[in-house]
Amino acid sequence: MEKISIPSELIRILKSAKNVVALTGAGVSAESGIPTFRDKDGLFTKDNVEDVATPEGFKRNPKLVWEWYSMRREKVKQAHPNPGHIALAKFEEIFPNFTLITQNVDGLHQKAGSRNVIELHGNIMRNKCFANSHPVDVEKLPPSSEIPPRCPVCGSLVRPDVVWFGEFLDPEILSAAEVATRNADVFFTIGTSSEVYPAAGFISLAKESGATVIEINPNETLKSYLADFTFRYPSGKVLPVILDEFTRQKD
Ligand code: BV8
Repeated sequence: MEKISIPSELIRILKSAKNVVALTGAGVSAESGIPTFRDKDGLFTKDNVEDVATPEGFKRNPKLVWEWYSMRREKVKQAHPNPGHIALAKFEEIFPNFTLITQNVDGLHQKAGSRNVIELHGNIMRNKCFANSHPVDVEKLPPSSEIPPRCPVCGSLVRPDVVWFGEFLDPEILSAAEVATRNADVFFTIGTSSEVYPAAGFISLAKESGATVIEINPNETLKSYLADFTFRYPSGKVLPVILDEFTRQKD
């Protein structure tokens, strides 16, 4: 891989930044062996979104959806944070105020040590019931051959605690992400195709709010035109270099 150089102008901007925000997507976990959704061998190229990531799909075939998420959970359990996750966890130490907004449901940012994480789309390791969103710890359920299992409180089917298409995001989570984005001096958008809303809208909001926008993605995205700095490399390669350059250069 060619040597990645960080413009000194970007380091200067980062040195004077107070509020830094990073929005991440599936690409940041690709180097941990977790498939993305829309890349050539992505999850949505094999299964239709409507069938596996909507409430209608779950109602039509709950077993299919439960098993699709079980397959993904297995990959998450075997995955480890990569150097990109680890660098982002260190961003919390080098910037006065750092907020990580993730579309990912794999929990790898937290595993890498990030504490201030806003999970826009929920978390694949958590479950709840379909009818009343009662939290359900499936490990504690009595053995049952029924797939998916049923809620011990109300008897409705258990589903992953993630936000599906057509479902509203938690309003408090949404507003926390919006406030952080409006206040950002610097906004990183990392490993996302910028296709899904409201997440992709934060990139435009950051720009409108006067932030310096940095895109880290080997490919162009729908929001690349907003970027002030662009790194067409894997995030696991770029983020450690940015961290090293930042800490190497004296204030
Ligand atoms: C909602 C479930 C109100 C969890 C997911 C406005 C305009 C248009 C449409 C809408 C809109 N507002 C709402 C909508 C509808 C819809 C939407 O956005 N549709 C799009 C697709 C057109 N949004 C919703 O329904 C949202 N709800 O707004 O409620 C409402 C209700 C009804 C009607 C209207 C409004 C809910 C959105 C959440 C959906 N749930 N997943 C799960 O199972 O994971 S979203 C799904 O896509 C994933 O969660 C994922 O997080 C998300 C985004 O995908 P990416 O992370 O970007 O991944 P992708 O594969 O696309 O791209 C990977 C990128 O990584 C690529 O660019 C690649 O180049 C790059 N990459 C690869 N390797 C690397 C890398 N980058 C760096 N390093 C590498 N090594």
